[in-house]
Amino acid sequence: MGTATYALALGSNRRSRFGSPTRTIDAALGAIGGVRAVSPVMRTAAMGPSSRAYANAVALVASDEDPPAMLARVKAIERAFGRRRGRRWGARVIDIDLVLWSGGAWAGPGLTVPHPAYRERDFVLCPLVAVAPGWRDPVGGRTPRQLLALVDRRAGRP
Ligand code: PH2
Ligand code: MG
Ligand code: MG
Repeated sequence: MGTATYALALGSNRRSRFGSPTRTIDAALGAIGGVRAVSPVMRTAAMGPSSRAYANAVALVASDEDPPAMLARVKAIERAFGRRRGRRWGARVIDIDLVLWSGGAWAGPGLTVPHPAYRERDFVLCPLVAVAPGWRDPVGGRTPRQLLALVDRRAGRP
């Protein structure tokens, strides 16, 4: 299949043995490897039941793995960093999501790429615009910049 590029979204709102959420994201990127670009780490208000703010970032990562292999590896990294299954959307030391893949769309058991919710999430779209403003969604054809403008408009932000 050759080398592909993934846009991975990282989020943390709990300290890990690596330190603060920001340090935890940096350490996770080191563990993933193949990092070609990283957005600034952004502080974002929690969406959902957890009350603690998040650190969020998006990285572009080069990999020879297909999406299921990539997902298995990031899940293993989440576990190694101390992520525990718990309440849905509870506080977590690290969450690593496959947002976009240069191969296009993928749908399989337990995995859909593009990530089914990224188009509505400003905490993914803001950092995604910083690293891949022109990456066209393989399903809807919109760029991160366009998607963020739609989210902002719907939320009544200028
Ligand atoms: N992730 C969630 C739920 N809510 N809120 C913010 N701000 N950032 C996240 O990464 C996030 C969230 C589930 O993955
Ligand atoms: Mg996840
Ligand atoms: Mg997530």
